[in-house]
Amino acid sequence: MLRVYGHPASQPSRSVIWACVLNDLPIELIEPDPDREASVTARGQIPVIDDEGFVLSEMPAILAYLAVKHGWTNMYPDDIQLRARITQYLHSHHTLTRLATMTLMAPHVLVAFGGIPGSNPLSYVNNLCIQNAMADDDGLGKGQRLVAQIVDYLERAYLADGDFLAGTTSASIADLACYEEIGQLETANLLDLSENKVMRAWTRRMRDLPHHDDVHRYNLVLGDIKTVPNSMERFLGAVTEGMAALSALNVRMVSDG
Ligand SMILES: N[C@@H](CCC(=O)N[C@@H](CS)C(=O)NCC(=O)O)C(=O)O
Repeated sequence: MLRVYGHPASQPSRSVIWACVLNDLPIELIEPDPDREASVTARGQIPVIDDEGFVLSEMPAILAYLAVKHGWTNMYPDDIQLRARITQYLHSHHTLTRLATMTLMAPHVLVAFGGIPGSNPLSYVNNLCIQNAMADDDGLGKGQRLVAQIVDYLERAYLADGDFLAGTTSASIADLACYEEIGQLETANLLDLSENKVMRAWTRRMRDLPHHDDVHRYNLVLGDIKTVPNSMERFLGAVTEGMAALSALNVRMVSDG
């Protein structure tokens, strides 16, 4: 069975998990132990997959690999221009939409940890963004203004002509990746999309996809972390419920090692 090293609190992990659930691909979900030298994620990031010994990291690479291997043409069409548009979005994702997490979501989640727990070379830029936001008295305002620009850009560059980002008629792997960054902010009360009707309609379309609430149980239980600052107890409670919701799907929880 496909092994996915990931976590319900991790945006790129959720997009991989959701893609597998949507396509009825059973998985084992492993919460990695980053200090365990033998772990495939030692000193690295999640998500990572282990497909019968083939180990792959980076969410866009994982989603494209799984889509091609399992013929998920609804999410990753054979049409080369649609596929190129999906790839275009996924290349921009890391330095565009991903900043929604680094400037708004993570700083508000990590108050419960008192800072950033650990680092590695892959997380250097991310951690700079998070640290800046946490140290800034106007961190919330600056994060919200940046995300407003990101949303505006996504609306103009990707959602002007269709219901989904890359011109597909149903959600593609680009939509899954993007939603994990934007959708979480609405649930956390960190983003108000009332002025962004196009983006708001898209997040509603994404929420209507099957198994949304189970895959996002962590976010739904965590709730508003703007008005009521996060705490470790609350974070752990949301993780426990998030994992329980995933266990009720075709996701088997396995320990690392
Ligand atoms: N570019 C990576 C980003 C992965 C990422 O940021 N993972 C985070 C969790 S959401 C992580 O592993 N953080 C721990 C660390 O960097 O040490 C991808 O798209 O998969």
